[in-house]
Order: sequence, then structure tokens, then C-alpha cells
Amino acid sequence: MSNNEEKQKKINKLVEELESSKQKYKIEKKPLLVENLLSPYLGSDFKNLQKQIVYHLEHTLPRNTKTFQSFGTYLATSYTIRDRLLQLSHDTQKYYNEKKVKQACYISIEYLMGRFLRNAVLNLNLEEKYEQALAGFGYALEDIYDEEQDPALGNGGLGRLAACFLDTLATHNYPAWGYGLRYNYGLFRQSIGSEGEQVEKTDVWLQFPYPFMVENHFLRIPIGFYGSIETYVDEKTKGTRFKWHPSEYVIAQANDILIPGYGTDNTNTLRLWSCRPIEELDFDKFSLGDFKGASENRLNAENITNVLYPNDNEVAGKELRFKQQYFLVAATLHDIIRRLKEQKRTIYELPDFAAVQLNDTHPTLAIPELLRILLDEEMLTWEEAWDITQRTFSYTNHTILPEALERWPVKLISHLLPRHMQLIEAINWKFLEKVRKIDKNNGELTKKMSLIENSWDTLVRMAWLAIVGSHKVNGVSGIHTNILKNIVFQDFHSFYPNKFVNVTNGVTPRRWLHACNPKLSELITSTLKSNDWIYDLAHLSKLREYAENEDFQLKWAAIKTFNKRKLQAYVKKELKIDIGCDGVIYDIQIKRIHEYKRQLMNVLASIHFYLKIKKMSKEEKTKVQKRVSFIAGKAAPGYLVAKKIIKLINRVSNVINNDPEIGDLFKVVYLPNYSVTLAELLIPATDVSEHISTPGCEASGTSNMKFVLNGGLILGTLDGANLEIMENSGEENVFAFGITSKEVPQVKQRNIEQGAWNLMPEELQSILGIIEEGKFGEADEFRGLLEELKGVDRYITGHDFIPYIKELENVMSTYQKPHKWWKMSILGCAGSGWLSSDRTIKEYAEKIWGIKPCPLPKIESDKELGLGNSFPLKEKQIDQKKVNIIKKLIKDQKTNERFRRVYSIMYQIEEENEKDEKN
Ligand code: F58
Repeated sequence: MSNNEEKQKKINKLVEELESSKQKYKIEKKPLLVENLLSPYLGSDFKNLQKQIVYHLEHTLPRNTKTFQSFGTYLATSYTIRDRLLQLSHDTQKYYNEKKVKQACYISIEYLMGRFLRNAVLNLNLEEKYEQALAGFGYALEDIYDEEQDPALGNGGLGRLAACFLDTLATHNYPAWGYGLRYNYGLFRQSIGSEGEQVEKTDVWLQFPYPFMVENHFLRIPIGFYGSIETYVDEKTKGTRFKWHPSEYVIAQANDILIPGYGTDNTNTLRLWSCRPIEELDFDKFSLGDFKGASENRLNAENITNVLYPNDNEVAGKELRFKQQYFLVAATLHDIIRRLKEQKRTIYELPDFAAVQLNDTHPTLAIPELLRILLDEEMLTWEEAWDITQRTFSYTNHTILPEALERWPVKLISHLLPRHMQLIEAINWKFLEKVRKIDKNNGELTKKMSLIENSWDTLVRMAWLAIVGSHKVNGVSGIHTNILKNIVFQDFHSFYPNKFVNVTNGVTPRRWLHACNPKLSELITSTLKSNDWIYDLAHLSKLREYAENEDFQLKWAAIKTFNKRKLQAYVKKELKIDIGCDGVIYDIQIKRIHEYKRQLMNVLASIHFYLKIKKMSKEEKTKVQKRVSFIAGKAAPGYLVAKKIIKLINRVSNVINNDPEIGDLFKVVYLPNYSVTLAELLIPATDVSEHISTPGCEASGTSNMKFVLNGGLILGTLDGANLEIMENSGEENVFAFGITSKEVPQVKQRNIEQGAWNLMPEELQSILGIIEEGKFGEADEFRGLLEELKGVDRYITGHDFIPYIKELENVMSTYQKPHKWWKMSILGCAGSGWLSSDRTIKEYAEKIWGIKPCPLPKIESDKELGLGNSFPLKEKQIDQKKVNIIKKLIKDQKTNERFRRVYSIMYQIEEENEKDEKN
């Protein structure tokens, strides 16, 4: 053998050795290993919390000990909360899936969440521990809360209601999901310009991480638009079938916010979709130097979830809003069906798996979308598909204003979603077939009830579609539901007499009393000797017996003053306005700016009082009840009249606040950028709040409930939930004025026939005259506003002006009788048990959704082990007997992950022991 051959042989031998070298560790899948290694529930003593905070500071942010400032502390603290919620939500979902419980899926285009940290810390009952943990780092928990920015995911009442519902659903252990959109910029950030006008700026709320939202990169759903419809014959059934071929796709990516309940481990999920392009960058275009063109795809996709309610005054804005709505429902239904199938259940079981609630008409496209999936993808028959659709959906109406009831042009739908338009026409055709049978009036009824309207354009009436495609439709207060049944949807109510139900709104007492007014919460708890009211608000009725108790009244009043001083300091710091506090009425109106809510009437009344004080002698002035009138709220960017109202308020405020003849007798304060956080400061500090909508226009209102809960009195019209507040808290405890909704049409008719100016009280005429003279800025500026009042006055401001002013005067004179005032305030609160969203959700669960609470099993009730409520377990609690029981339970597969998580320390110890034995 040559030398070379010899060498080659040696090499081959070495290669053989290399090839045969054994894998050191045997590769095998141990199904339980990952589950067993899931981390135990995080420790919650303050030392543990400190460790967790520092861990995130170093690894997640990352910051070092020198750059450890309050914002970083807020972030790191928030990540520790998120860790906890991730564990709990994991176990909650696992448990719901095991139990195969029916769940509610709430689809809403907006969620007005407010800050997260305080709410989560309170719900998890960890406030004291976190206080202690942060104190050790030199921070007050209260200041850390203040570092958080409100998420820009909502706008008004319907979005806040959705957020209250999420809190209640988790607190009362209901299996439920929220579905919405993760906007990059939300509505807008409002400031006030030098002329008093609303200035809108982009709300870049995501420039820093939002620790409570978990990006779920694994859940990416393609969503189609445009394209064509293929018609073909199904081989099996020989029937004609359709298939939609979209020509454009985007990706819906899930972002989850985990929702903790109060005093429970159940943690639900709010899943928000953000839009991504299929192709991030067009490489060819980029290479050719067309940088703008290269990014076009991405920008177009991102636009879909950039802002909430894009201005739809222009065609492009309309199309974008429509795309958003479809994007939301397509991704959501895809996800719900995916989760159904994960449980190995068939599509026929969908209505037993999920009750899908359409929050207003924005998610109505879910109806044709589900129908499309069932017909074109699941190959069901029309009858089967329609039955499943109707049993799955229900719809809540939040407005009766005709201009707010959505109608989309057929042209737009046919272009963007051709198959859906075809299905809407089919639904309409089948529905009208039935209507025609009862239409005795020359097709009049058929025309009125048609889902498609022929007016200035051919339009799809989304509310009609939502009613037809749902098994239940609800209004949000007694009066509102009656108006729906008897006026707005009267024909539908006759057609489907059992479909319409009322579920009066409610608010979560956790955020809107316990968290935002801690001093009052403490007083109530100590007085009732229990904090049961936090999850069963009916307990508040026991406060009635203290309503006239002098000592209790003083404590109650002191808390109000304490809260007012906080607001006073805020106004001084942020707006540089000096306002009084003690003995001054804080009179507050906070809500979206809208003509029907009549902020205009409020400011006109301010001018009235201003002029009245100016005419007074020195002596008379000493008797004036001091008052600050606060207004806050945003106007939709395209709603020019509402923006004018804001301008007028600011101009009036400027004149009054700077008039030395008025001094501290009266002030008007406009607070910019209204938000949940601002509401949490304002509501506990309010003496009287205004809910003065034109009767019949405000569906319910929910801030009225929050004020009453915090001992604020209501000055309001006979509208929305004001009426139910009067029923429950006592008419004598509400400052009500004006006519009923039934009388409004006559007043409007008279305005039209005789001209509102001719019917207007002189006081108001002269106020309009003063505005026209230019007292509050150029005469032309407010001409449009005044012309409406003088001409038709659709919201009957002229008619209601005098009764309104008289009632305001009544408020002021009652304030001078403290015993009476505080009695009213306490009785109002005592009667507000029914306005908890816990009551509301119970009604939804029973009347509409058919869902039941499904609490995670309480660890402390685990009788077999008798370990008590203490985890993580301490080693001294572990003895061999218990280890054996656990071992057996695990072996018999009688446990779930949650069990193993709680007992994982024992399990791990046991494993260690086994290892030792083997060695
Ligand atoms: C509100 N609607 C109602 N809509 O105005 C209020 O009475 C009710 O209490 C609340 O819903 C909850 O039921 C509401 O917030 C909007 O914000 C619209 C969204 C679409 C654009 C126009 C405003």
C-alpha cells in the first residue's frame, strides 16, 4: 500500500468515527415537560416584586441603576404586572377550553380604556405590596401611575361602555373576548389655539412601549379586498356555488391586552388587530430609486389602522372607514372560527361556542362575512348558514340620530367587497319576500324596510342589516329602547316582536369609584364594614340610613372638598387659572361636543349669569353663590358646528375669567384633551354635573351614572338614563327640568311653522344680540350657530332656556343649604347600586348571550391537599404525604397546568428527589 493509500485509509477511519459519533443527549419529545416547567405563579411579597421590577429594568428596557427614573420605573413595574397577567390568562384560556364553555365575543370599533396600571394593581389586590416595593426605590406608587399615558383606542360613550364591560366580564368570571383595532394614533390629541379653536394633533401614544399589550406575532391573518366572484357548479351537489377572489390582501396581526378581574384569577383577552402589508418593501422599486413607491404598499396597509374614525367628509375617508370595519370583522370571525375548530368542534356548533355582540353598526359587515364563510368555504346550504348567522349575532344600538345611523353606498361596497354586496342583496331579497306578504300599502312598507335605500344614492342601511341578521337587538336605556321599538325601528319591532330588548347601560364601580375616589371608597367600606359593594354595588343602599347623619355628612363633604382641591391645583398648574374651592360649586359638563348634547345652551347660560352679575350692586354681589362651570370634550374633526361651539366656549371663558367685575364669583373653564384620566380627576370633584340633551336624543349617557356614584348631583333633562337615575335615586334628588321626549316633535313643529326667533325668550334674544355685536370675537364668527338657533332650532334650545336657567338657580340656592345638599348627594349614591355594569352584563348574559360564569377553580378550596390559600408554596408546607397525593394526581392526569403551576415547587422538589434516588 502506498503512502497515500495508507493516509486515505486513516482518514476514512476518522470520518467513520465522526459519522458514528453519538448524539450526546437522546432527542425525544416529553409531552409534559414544557407544561411542568411553566414558571410557578410569581411571588407577591414586596421583596419578590422588587426583584421582578429590577429584572425588567435590566433585561427588558434596559436601563441601568443610574438611568432608573420614574418613567423607567413605571415601565418596569408594568412589565411585572404583564408577567402575572400572562400566566393567569394562559391558565384561564386553558380552563375555558377544557370546559368548552360558551363565550361572549364583543366586537367594537373602539375601546376607551383609560390607564391600565392602577386598575390592574387594584384588581389583583397588590396595591400595598407595590407601594412598599416602590418606596424602597424612592418612588410613590401614585406618582408612578401618573407616568402612564391613556391608550388612544376610543372616543366616547360606546367605547367606554365596552371598556367597563370588559372589567365586569373578567371580574364575574365570564368567558369573554373583546375584539377591536389597535390604532397607531387613535382619535387625536386636542389643544386649544390662541383664538379659542380646537387644534388637532396626532396622538403618538405608541412612541414608547405599551407594556400591557402583547404583540402576538404568531397570529397573522390575511384579509382580502376588491377582486371578482367566480361562479361554479359544485361536483357533489350539482348546485351553483360562488367563490370570491380578492385582488388585494393585507395582514391582520393580533395584539392582546390582558384584562384582569377584581378579586379573581380569571383574566380575559382584548384582541386588537393591527394592519401590516403582505410585502413590506418593493425591492425592485427600491433598487430603481423609487423609494416612495417602494413603501407605498406598507403605507396603504398601515393607514387602515392608523386612526379611529377617519374624517369621512371626503370619499377617500369614507372608503378608509369602510375598509377598517371589514378588516375588523374579517380578522375577528377568522379567529373565532379558528378557536372553535381548535376545540375539535364543527362549524354547526358556532352559536353554542360564541355569542357575538355587534357594538353599534360599525361591525355589521360581520353578518355577510360569516354568511360568506359558511356558504363559500364551509359549503353549507343557505338555510343552515342563515340560521347559524342569526343565532350567533346580536346588535346594540347606541344612537337614534338619523345622521348617525350608518348607510354605505352600494357602489362602494360592490367595489371593495363584491361578494358581500351580492350576499346583502340576497339577504334583502329573502327578507323582503316575507315583508311583502304583510305589506298592504302599495309597497310602502317594503320600501321602508328594505335594507337598500334609494335616495340621493343607493345605500345599504347598516342598522337594518344588523337587525335582520341578529337574534336580539337592544337599546341602552328604557326610554331609548322604547324609542327604538315605537319610532326608529317600529316596523321591525312589529315584524319581530321578540327581538327587541332593553339593557340599560352601567359603569364599573372598580374604576369609577374604588380607584378614582379612594377616600370615598374607604369611607363607604368602613361605614358598611365590608367592601362587598365593590363587586355587588347593591350594597350601597345601606348608605341610606346615614343620609342625614351629621357626622357622616361632614366626612362625605370633606372628601368632596379634598377632591376639589386636587382639581383646583390641576387647573392652576395646567391652565394658569385661579379658581376658588371652598363654598364654590363645581359644575361640570364632560362629553363629546355635539349639538344635541347642548353644550351651546350651557355656554349661553354662562353669558346670562355673567351679564346678571355685572349688573349687580356690591351688596348684591356678596350674596351670589360662587360657581365654576367646567366643560371638556372633543369635537369630531369634520364636525364644523361642534368646533364652533368649542370656540365660543373659550371666547366666553376668556372674557368672563378676565373681567375684574366678576372676580371669583363665576368662572368658565374649558379643559382641553378630555380623556378617561381627566374624567377620573373631574368626577370625584364634581358638585353638580350637566346632562342636558334634547329629550329623546341621548341614548343613555354613562357619565351621569359615574357622577351620582361619586356623590355628584345631576342637573338634567328627562332623557336617557337620567330617567332611571331619578327612579332609583329618587326624583327629589335630581335637578330635572324641561319637557318629555314625546313633547319635542310639537315644539320642533312650532319652531318650523312660526320661526324659532319669534318663540325665543327675550333673555336669549338679547344674549344672541350681544354675541352678534362682537363681544366674544368677530360678529361673523358665530353667525352659523346663531342662525340655526334663530331659524329652526332643531335642538329646542330656545324652548328650554328659561327652565334650564331656573333649575340652575335652584341648584345654587340648594347648595346654600348644606344639610339638604349632602342628603341628596348621599341618597343619590345609595340609590345607584343598579347602575353597575355588573348588573348590565348579567342581563346581557341571561337575556342575549346565554353564557355563564366559569371561575378558575380556587386553589384554597382544594380539599384533597388542604394547603390553604398561599402560593407560591413555602417549603415548610410540603410534606411527603402531600407530595405523594400530588404525584398521584399528576400521574392519573387529574390535574391541569394551573394546578401544576401552583404546585410546581413541590413537583420540582419531587423530581429532584427522584434524581437523587437514581444517583
Ligand atoms: C353613546 N354613543 C351614546 N357614539 O351617545 C350615549 O348616550 C350612550 O350612553 C353610549 O353610547 C353608550 O351606550 C357613542 O358614543 C359615538 O361615539 C359615535 C361613534 C361613531 C361616530 C359618531 C359618534
